Amino acid sequence: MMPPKNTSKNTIARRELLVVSSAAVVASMIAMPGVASAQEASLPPLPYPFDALEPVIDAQTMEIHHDRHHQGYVDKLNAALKGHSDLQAKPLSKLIAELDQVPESIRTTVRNNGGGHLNHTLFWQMMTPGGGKQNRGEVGKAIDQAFGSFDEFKTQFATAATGQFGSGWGWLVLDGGKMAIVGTPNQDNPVTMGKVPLLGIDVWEHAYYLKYLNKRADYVNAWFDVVNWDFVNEMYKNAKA
Ligand code: MN3
Repeated sequence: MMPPKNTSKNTIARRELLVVSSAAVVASMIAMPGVASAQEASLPPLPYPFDALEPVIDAQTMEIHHDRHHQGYVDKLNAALKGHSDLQAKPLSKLIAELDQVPESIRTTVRNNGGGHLNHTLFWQMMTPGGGKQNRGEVGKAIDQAFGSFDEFKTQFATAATGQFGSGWGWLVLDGGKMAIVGTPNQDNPVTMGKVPLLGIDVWEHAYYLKYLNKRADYVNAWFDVVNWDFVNEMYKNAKA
């Protein structure tokens, strides 16, 4: 699927990006695990074999998703940032948190492809074989407190992810230190809105269609079996630091 063209709808959404993210959010994102600077962005290796998340996510979907889709975001980001050494020097998370500082001529490209690179770099780490059985630790306690129970969190998260219209993501975020669930369209990352992502699910059709066809809700429900709670705890610790 191609990134969206610069429609008038995008112009409205872009205005929201001009809200300057708080310095605290940006600072916490710099230390985001596994996210390097945007300079000569490269495809991070998948931390497990393509078939490791079977039967939740099939090997062919993982291979196409990682080797083609994510590679595409990396290549287009590099092309857009060519000659912009100031932007290349920024950590990727900071670049996306400060989209308002990206020249308008490349902002939509950076938003879509830099966002795609950031989102997928996190997404591969947010999953691991059998992850759903891990102890949810500190972040689990905070989730229970914020939502009343883990089941209630799961229900709200799944509702947001399933209900995201068209391509996008469902997220658990820290918003001003409070846990919240948000959806983002296309490859937008919550950090652009001043929120720190803790856990995110890709609900673009390329993430699930081969196995689940149009049944996005089945994919979202099954996906909880591979959530890497150790990594979510790392994200949470970074965000709180
Ligand atoms: Mn994807």
